[in-house]
Amino acid sequence: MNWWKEGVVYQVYLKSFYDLNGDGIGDLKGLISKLDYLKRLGVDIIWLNPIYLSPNIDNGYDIADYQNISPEYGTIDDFKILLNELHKRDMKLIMDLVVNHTSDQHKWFSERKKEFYIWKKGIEINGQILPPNDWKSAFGGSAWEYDEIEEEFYLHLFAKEQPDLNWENKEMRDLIYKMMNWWFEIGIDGFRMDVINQISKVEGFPNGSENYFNAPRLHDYLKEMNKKSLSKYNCMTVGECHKITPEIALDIVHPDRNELNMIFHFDMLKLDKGITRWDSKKFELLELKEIVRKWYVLFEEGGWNSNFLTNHDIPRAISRLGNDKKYHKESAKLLALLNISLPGTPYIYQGEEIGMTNADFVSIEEYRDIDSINYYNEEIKFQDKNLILQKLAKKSRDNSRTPIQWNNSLNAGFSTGTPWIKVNENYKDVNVEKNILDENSIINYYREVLSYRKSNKELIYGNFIEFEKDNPSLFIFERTYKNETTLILLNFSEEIQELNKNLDSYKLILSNYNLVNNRLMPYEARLLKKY
Ligand code: TEU
Ligand code: CA
Repeated sequence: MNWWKEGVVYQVYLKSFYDLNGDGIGDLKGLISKLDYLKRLGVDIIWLNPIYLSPNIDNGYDIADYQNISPEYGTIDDFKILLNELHKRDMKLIMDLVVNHTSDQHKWFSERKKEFYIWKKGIEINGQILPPNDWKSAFGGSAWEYDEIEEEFYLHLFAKEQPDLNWENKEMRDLIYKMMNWWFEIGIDGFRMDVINQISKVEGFPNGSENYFNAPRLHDYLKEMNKKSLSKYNCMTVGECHKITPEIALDIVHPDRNELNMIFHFDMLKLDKGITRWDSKKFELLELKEIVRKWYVLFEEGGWNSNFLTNHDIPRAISRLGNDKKYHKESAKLLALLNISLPGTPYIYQGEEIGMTNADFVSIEEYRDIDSINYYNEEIKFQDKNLILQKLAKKSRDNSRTPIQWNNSLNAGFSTGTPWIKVNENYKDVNVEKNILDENSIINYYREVLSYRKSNKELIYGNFIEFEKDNPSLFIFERTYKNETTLILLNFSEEIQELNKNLDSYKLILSNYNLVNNRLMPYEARLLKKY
């Protein structure tokens, strides 16, 4: 049995999860105190965003020491207690592996182990020194930073404080595998791998962003990593892959190739993306259905899907794809059923289980994310301030990073101190305690769907058959495995929709409405079992 196929992942952005010591920052002890809550929800695997020592330029994705826990989160002993407590509950833990880059505070960089990074001479034109090529940092500006002492540039595909590692260097690679094995020996169960399809760069560093995604040596590195580390453990791996192609994705996850178990593709970012990633467009269900179909068909050749609707980089799913006001409960439940019943392993992002919404920040001072702040500082030179703030309110990564709303007390019960980022003002309405007390709550719907998935294996191993493929409002599909069939009915529109399917041979298991007939109400989400 592959535990990572049957399990459901819950992503913990520790900084915003639960602050036990009152310094305003979520911590390991806080997480430990909430494990029974997570167990009761019905999730099996925790993915922890980076908790390593870090100057926090990019909230922990800039790692200064891979083998140390950041003091604001706790100690390595706290971490071992967390692991032990999880394993006692028959749960697993995967860590974030960030090895495309380190922090500039990492000793490899500060002690100038130049061969571990990517240093290049600039191009001299009329006495001016220009960067080696046109590559751009994901957070704005050139991906090259000039160093006065070295008289060279180093590459950083993210912030300038996040220099890219040189994967051509074998000594560096071996140290990474050794570090991974060190974590496995402590007892972790796997890794989510940050921007893993960017670790290889096209030889000669030619212009064009296509040259730092999916570059040729990626598969060599993953195979080597598998051989020297992953294959020695019963572990789970999922690689974060922006701009991935189906061919390369299949090569990464095909079981015969011994690379990774799963990838995250980001096709669903297109659903509400306008001209640039800061602009929006209306979400069309037909596009979502096409994406689901494409990846289902692809991985039938070998491989396994991963399903998620948001994460710490993406605004809240309900605010993007549902209606976080008029149909708050209904659309949160619909998205829950979608995410958990599609083929693949579901990933739930913290707070989704209570329908947490976008942050609704109104001033730049409320933002913490480097990507958002850089965008603001750059655009303010050309655009109207309110327009920029409107874009940030829809697209900023901070939308999904506000503290978990535990109850209706001060700071939503997240912290007795001052939270590092503002709590969403809707916490009196949207919080865990209220959800638990209300039988018809979003969290109870999650619990029911998750427990159904555990005991009805067709939701895990079943095929995927669609009905009314061209219907722009309804997503209807069946999953069958060993003569057991589950039918899913989802109305993505805000209008009542007629149902053309005869339901005589099905038994209703779960719905997000009380009245159930041959029409689907706005955002109605029904789960039925075939007799
Ligand atoms: O994200 C990779 C990435 O490309 C996105 O962050 C993207 O650039 C961003 O969402 C802008 O829209 C991973 C991590 O998930 C992210 O938190 C880190 O900032 C980034 O890598 C660098 O490590
Ligand atoms: Ca704390």
